[in-house]
Amino acid sequence: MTANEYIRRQSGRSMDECTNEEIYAGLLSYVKEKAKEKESIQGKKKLYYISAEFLIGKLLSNNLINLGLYDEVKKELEACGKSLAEIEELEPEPSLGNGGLGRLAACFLDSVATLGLNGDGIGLNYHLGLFRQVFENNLQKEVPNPWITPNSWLTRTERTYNIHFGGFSVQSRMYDIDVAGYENRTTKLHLFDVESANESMVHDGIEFDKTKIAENLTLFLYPDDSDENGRLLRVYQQYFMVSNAARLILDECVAKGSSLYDLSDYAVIQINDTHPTMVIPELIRLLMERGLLIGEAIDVVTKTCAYTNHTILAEALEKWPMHFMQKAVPQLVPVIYELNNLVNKKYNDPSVSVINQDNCVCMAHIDIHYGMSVNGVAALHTEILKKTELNHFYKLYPEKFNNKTNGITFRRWLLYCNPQLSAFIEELIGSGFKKDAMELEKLAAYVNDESVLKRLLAIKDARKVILRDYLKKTQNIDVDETSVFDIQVKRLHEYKRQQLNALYVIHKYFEIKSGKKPVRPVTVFFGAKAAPAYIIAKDIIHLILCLSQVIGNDPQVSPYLKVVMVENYNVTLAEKLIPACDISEQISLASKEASGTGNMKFMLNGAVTLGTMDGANVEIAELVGEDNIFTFGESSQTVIDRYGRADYVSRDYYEKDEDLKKAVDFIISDQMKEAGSSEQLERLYNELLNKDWFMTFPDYQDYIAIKDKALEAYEDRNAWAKMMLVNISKAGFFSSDRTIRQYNDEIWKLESMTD
Ligand code: 26Q
Repeated sequence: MTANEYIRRQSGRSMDECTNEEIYAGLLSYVKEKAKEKESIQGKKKLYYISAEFLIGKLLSNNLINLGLYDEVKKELEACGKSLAEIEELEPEPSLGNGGLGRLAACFLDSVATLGLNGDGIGLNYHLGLFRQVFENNLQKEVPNPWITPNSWLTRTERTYNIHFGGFSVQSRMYDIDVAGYENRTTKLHLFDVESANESMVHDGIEFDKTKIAENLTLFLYPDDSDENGRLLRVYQQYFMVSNAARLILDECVAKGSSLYDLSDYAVIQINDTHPTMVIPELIRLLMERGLLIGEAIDVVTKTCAYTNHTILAEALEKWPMHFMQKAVPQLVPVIYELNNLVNKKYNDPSVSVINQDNCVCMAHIDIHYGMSVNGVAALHTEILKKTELNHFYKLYPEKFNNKTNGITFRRWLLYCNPQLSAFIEELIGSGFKKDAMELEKLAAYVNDESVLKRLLAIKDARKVILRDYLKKTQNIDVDETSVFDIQVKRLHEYKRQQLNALYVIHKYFEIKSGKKPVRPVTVFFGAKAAPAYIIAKDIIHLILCLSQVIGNDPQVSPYLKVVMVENYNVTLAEKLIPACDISEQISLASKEASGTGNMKFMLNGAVTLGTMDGANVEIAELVGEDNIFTFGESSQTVIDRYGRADYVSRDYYEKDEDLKKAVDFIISDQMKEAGSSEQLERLYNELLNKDWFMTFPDYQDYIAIKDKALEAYEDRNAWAKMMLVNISKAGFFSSDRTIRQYNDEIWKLESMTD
C-alpha cells in the first residue's frame, strides 16, 4: 500500500485534500505500521543499551530512508504539490539528550538495527526534554521543550511496574519508539515514564518543585543540579530508569527460558557512562529476591554488564553521597556495602574502593569491578584511561580494558542531511558505500579529477545557500554565503574552548580595524547550550553574543567578519550546519575530549578539520594525513604533565604577549560592556586571567597561526577541494556500523540476524 492509499483509507481523503498536519499524522502511522512489519526476530541473546540520553533527532525522514520508502513518498507528495521538507518542519525534535553521549546512543541504535543485531535501547521519557535555549539581552534563557504531541512516535505499551523508593512508590509505564534499521530489521527504544507525571507544576521557565518526585520524575533531562534537591532528583531518575530496565530484562530472559544463573547467555547490558550504574546493585538485589545467593548474583551480573567511559574530567565522574542512597533507594544500600566490602577485602587500596573516604559511592568503580568490560571511546582516550585516570584499575583488570572508537550513522549524517553530496558520491562510485562505508575510499581515485573537484565545491556552495536561507527564515539571521564558513557547534564547556575561538575573533577584529583586511570574509558560527547552573559557560555565551553585536554594528569590520551564534542548537540545526561547513573547529584542550563525534560528521560532509590532537581528531589526522588537516596546540602529554606539576599561571602568558593581552582586555572594554553586562564580562575576564583551567593562553598564538593558514589554504580552491575529497574518502572508518561490529565481536557476541 502506498502512503497515499494509506492516508486515503485512514482519513477518507487523498493527500492533496489534506493539510500538512494531517499528512504528517498520516505518514507517522504509515511509517509506524511499516516498521512493525520488520520487527526483529528475537534471538536467544539480546543487547540492552541503557542510557540516560537518546538524542534521536526528528524521525520521519530518517525512518522513511531506512525503510526504503523515502523516494517513493517524496514523489507521491510532490505529485500532490506538497513538500516533504515542509511537512517535516511540523515534527518536533525530541530533545532527550545533551550532546555527544546521547547522539552516540541514537547512532548506535540505528547501526544495531541495520546490522540485524538483537538489541534494544532503554531510557527515560522526559516530557520536556533538555531545555529549549532562547537568547534575551545576550544571555541564555532556558524554557521547557515539550515534544510529545498527540501524534508522536511513542507507542504506549501495557508494561508497567511498581517502583519503590524510600518511603513511597510510583507506577511506571513503558513507551516504545521503533528504530528502523537501514534496509533491515526494526528494533526498539524503550522509554520508561511515571504515570503520575505532572507537567503543570513547571513555572517561570524551567522551575519546579524538586521535592515532589512522583510528579517531577520524568519532566526534564538533567534538572539543575546546583542544589542538593536537584542532585537527589538525578538519583531518583537514575534508579527509576535502571529498576525498570532490570525488571524488563529479567522478565524477557525468564520468558525465553533463562534459569537466571545463565543470565549472561540471554542478555548483555551496555552501561552508557555511569548514569545507569545502579542497574548493577539493582539486578543483584532482584536476583537475590528470586533465590540466588549474593555471591551467585554478583557473578551473574558481572558477566552480563559492560561499561563505556565517555569522560576523563574528574569532576564529571559521578559520586553520590551515601545519605542520598539511604534516602532515595535504601534497598540498594546493603548491596552497595557488600560490593564495597568485597573490594576492600580483596585489594586493600582506598583508591579503588566503591565507597570513598567522603562516604560517597563512586559509580565508575562499581562498573569496573562488577562488569566484564571497560571501554573508552577513542584510541587516545582509552590510552589515557589506562595510563592515568583509571591506571589503578587497569593494573587489576588489564583484560577488561578495550577501545571502541566512536562512530556516526551515515544514514542520517550523509544520506539524509546531504542528499546532494550523497547523490554525487553514488554517481562516482555506486551505491555500495551506503552499506559498506569503507567503499568511500574509492573516491580517492578522483583526487586529481578537476571536474569532480569542481562539483564538490559547487555542492558545498549550494549547501551554504541552503543554510543561509534556513537561518534567515528560522532565526532572521543574515549570512554571506560567499564567506568562509567556520563552525564550532557542540555543548558549551570550558574544555571545548569556545573562548579560544572567541579570542581569535577579537584578534581578527583588531587586525581588520588596523587595516589588514582578509581576502575573503569569514563567518564564525557558534552553536551551544550551557548547563543551566554552569556560570562560566553562560558567561562564554554572553561573550560570544556581545561580540556578535559589537562586530555586527561596526561598519569597518562587519563586511569582513561576522559572528553568528545560532539559537537552540540541536540535531535539526546540525543537519543544516554540517553540510555547509568549510572549517570544522575541534579545539578542545588536548587530553580532555574523549572522542568527539561532530568532528566525524563534518569530515564526512567535506569540511576540513582545524583541531588539537585530542580524542578522535588523532585518528582523523592519521587517516587523512597531515596535509589534509590543520592541527595545532600542545600535546596531550604536555598538558597532562602540566596539570601534574600544577604550575600553570595564565597571567604569565597574558603579561608576556601584547596581542593576547589586548584580546583579553577587550572582553571588559567599554564597547563590550555597552552590549552586555559588566558583571558577566568581568567574571569571565577574571576567570581567564587568574585561572584559565583549560589552558587557552598557551595555545593562543598557535591557534591564530593555524587558522590564518587554513584561511589562506582555502583560497587555492582546487587544493582545498582535494582536501575535502580526501576527508570524505577516509570517513568510512567512522561509520557507527564499524563501531557496533567491534562492540559485538569483542563484547556482546550476539548472532547477526540479517535476512
Ligand atoms: C553527570 C553528573 C551530574 C550531572 C550531569 C552529568 C553528565 C551529563 C552529561 C555527565 C556527562 C554528560 C555527557 C557527556 C558526553 O556527552 N560526553 C561525550 O560523549 C561523546 C560520545 O562518546 C564523546 O564523543 C565526547 O567526547 C564526550 O564529551
